[in-house]
Amino acid sequence: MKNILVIGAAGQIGSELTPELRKRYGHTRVVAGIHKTIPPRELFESGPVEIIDVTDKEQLVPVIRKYKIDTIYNLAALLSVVGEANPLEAWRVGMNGLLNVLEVSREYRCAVFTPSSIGAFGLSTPLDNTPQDTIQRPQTMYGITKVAGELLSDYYFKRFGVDTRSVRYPGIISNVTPPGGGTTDYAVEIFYAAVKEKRFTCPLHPKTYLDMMYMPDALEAAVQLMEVDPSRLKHRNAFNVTAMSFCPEMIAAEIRRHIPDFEIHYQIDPIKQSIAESWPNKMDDSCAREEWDWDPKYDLPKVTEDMLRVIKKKVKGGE
Ligand code: AKB
Repeated sequence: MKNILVIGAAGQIGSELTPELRKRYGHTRVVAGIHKTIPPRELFESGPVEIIDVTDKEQLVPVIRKYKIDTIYNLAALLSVVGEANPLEAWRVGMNGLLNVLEVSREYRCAVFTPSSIGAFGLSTPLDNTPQDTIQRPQTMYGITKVAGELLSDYYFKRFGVDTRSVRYPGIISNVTPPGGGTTDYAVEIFYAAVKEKRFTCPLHPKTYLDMMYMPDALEAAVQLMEVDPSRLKHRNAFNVTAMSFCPEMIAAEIRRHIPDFEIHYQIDPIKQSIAESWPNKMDDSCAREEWDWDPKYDLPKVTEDMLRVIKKKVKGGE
């Protein structure tokens, strides 16, 4: 039986991954590691919670010992746009944090999942059907930490036998906790704006394609990869995974099928636009499909239907 620590449990992914892991592995066996962000109340009510600053190794060790942790989901990171506003902090949290997690995992024999991102690619990468193994020269500090994190995680596996595994997440669309400061956030914000105001001002060009994924598929990817028989894995850090690729005018057209008078306007944010243009339009995720049966369930029409349904309910309920 696994004993799991989720670091960054109050963030966009953590606030949904933690309850999912508790459902699968038992509520008392999954510790929510939180830092500055206040988590949803359910996280406190459904299992153990510990305050952990991942950049301080001394805060990690007692938690690992107390709960006999054997698996860590390390989600602490600054996303691409906030990372550009504060590159040193992005490095400190992304790299010092990861090094601490890998070091304690070496000592206490923990398996480690640390998400990478489409941000690990750059303009010199082939941006259509981006291969699993290709050029990785990102232009953001976020991307630099992700590439370095992939290499460091592979190093700890090969050198010390730490069971490290990871995926390169695309933009994650979700409706529990908002993403904090990424380039792909528009694909979440557009749904809230559509329901509340029937109009959205988009920071990206109408034809900027990016890979995306709905949260249920993102959770499945993490758990499925951590569960797979390691003898099947030719790669580890990190697998390309995608569920759909679209541009702002496509998502707007899909929303209009449900809200016919929805309007989209464009006010391009030069920082977000230049980051988005350096990321893949569409990744090739065939290695994930072959090595651990990756098979996402949600495409753009399904995500749109579900997001609008959930957000309408939230707005009606006064959230
Ligand atoms: C971001 O936009 O920074 C993130 C990501 C794709 O890693 N959502």
